[in-house]
Amino acid sequence: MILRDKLAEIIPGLRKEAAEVFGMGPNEVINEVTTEQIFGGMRGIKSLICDTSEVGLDTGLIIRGIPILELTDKLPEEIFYLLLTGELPNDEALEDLQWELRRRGDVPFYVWNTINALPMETHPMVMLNSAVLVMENESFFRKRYDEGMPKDMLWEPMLWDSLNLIARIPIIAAYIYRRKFNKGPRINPDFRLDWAANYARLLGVEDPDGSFADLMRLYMVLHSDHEGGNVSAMATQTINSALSDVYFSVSGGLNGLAGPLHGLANQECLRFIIKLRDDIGHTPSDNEVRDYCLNLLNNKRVIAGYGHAVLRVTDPRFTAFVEFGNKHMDDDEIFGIVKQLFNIVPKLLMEGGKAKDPWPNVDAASGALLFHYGMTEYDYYTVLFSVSRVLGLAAQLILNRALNRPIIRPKSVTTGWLKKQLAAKKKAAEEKK
Ligand code: CMX
Repeated sequence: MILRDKLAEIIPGLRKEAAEVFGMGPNEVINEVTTEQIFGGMRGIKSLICDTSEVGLDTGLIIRGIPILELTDKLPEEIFYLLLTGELPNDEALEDLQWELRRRGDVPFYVWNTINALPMETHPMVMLNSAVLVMENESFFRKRYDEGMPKDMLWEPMLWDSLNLIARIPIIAAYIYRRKFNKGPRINPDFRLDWAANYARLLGVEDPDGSFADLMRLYMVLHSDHEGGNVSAMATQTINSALSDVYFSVSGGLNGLAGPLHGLANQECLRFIIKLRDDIGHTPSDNEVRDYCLNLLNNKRVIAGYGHAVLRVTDPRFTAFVEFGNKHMDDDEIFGIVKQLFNIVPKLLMEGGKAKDPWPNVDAASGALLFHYGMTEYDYYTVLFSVSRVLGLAAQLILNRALNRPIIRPKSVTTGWLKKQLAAKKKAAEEKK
């Protein structure tokens, strides 16, 4: 069933289920919040609902009940349908979604003007986020909201805005690559190709055997979603909860993705590997890699690509990228260093005893694969991540509107208030003794 109709069919059931779950215990305590969590970025507090995907600390990403490693042969369009509806599309639904994305791929002229007006030194993420934001002018959601569309129907213009954004973002992102890195004029889309293969074509990367297009499909699938509590997803949901449209929300969320502890880590990771190779001066031995990393840790530096705020195992997305690398570039020097680091860094981090997760995250491998295909401009890597993550962000937004989720408004407290609370608790405990 085509996406719009499928959503219209399942949304009443989702609303009923949400009301039933709420009714089962509106005042039940699900979580207690510790002082450590308040000081620690609200880490681990269960206070959001996100049904598109979940991230188990010992499983990694699971999309709608399916582990990500079982989805690596799917197209990103199929994943978008899955994120939204909980099912993979049949052939008719996939074709319809691809047709929707083709017919919506016309980028407004002022987007090109906006990008062209920015200085060449501008970071590609600023170019991308500016382009997303200026398209707000096109929002159906905002127009329908201003006209007074009832709240329970607003998911539909949210869907149309999302499809427009998903259709256009690879075309815009590819232009940013070509402009920023002097790759020549804009390439026209080939609408016979699937979404990710078209993106690969628009980037203009040499791809005689089609494996770069395969990498783009895989890349877009692996980065598409990572539940609701990470910086970009939560920022996007928070902005949208004020009924800001997709353009405002996604642009804001992607600004979070541009931070070095989140999406920008993939550029940092490759930069680190190249620097390691250059500092050592040749293809390094295992001992040289170990000494280099130890020296970084002793100087209180982080090893990019290792550790995670949630995961406590090797990120399965890293595993998927390594499998791709083994198949397509086993003798590549930089990919070889990725594998050396995997054999060495977790042990060092465990011995150091600080990092809660000593294992590689997705960023530890992705840059090396892009580098192999000549995409050496690592400033651009977070743009690729963003193009993919828009699938998950948009799916979360559409579902939030379908379920009429309220404005997000947690309570902050002052340090003085917290101090008083803790002192009172301490006194009460002492009096009890
Ligand atoms: N190298 C060295 N030290 C590390 C480390 C690493 N890769 N990962 C964590 N640590 C250290 C932390 O810096 C922290 O030290 P301090 O107590 O001195 O501040 C300590 O271990 C505890 O940190 P943690 O609780 O294990 O990790 P956080 O949840 O605070 O942070 C993350 C998680 C990802 C930011 C962190 O592991 C890190 O900086 N890794 C390197 C950057 C990176 O790869 N980021 C990609 C994240 C993936 C994504 O979100 O997209």
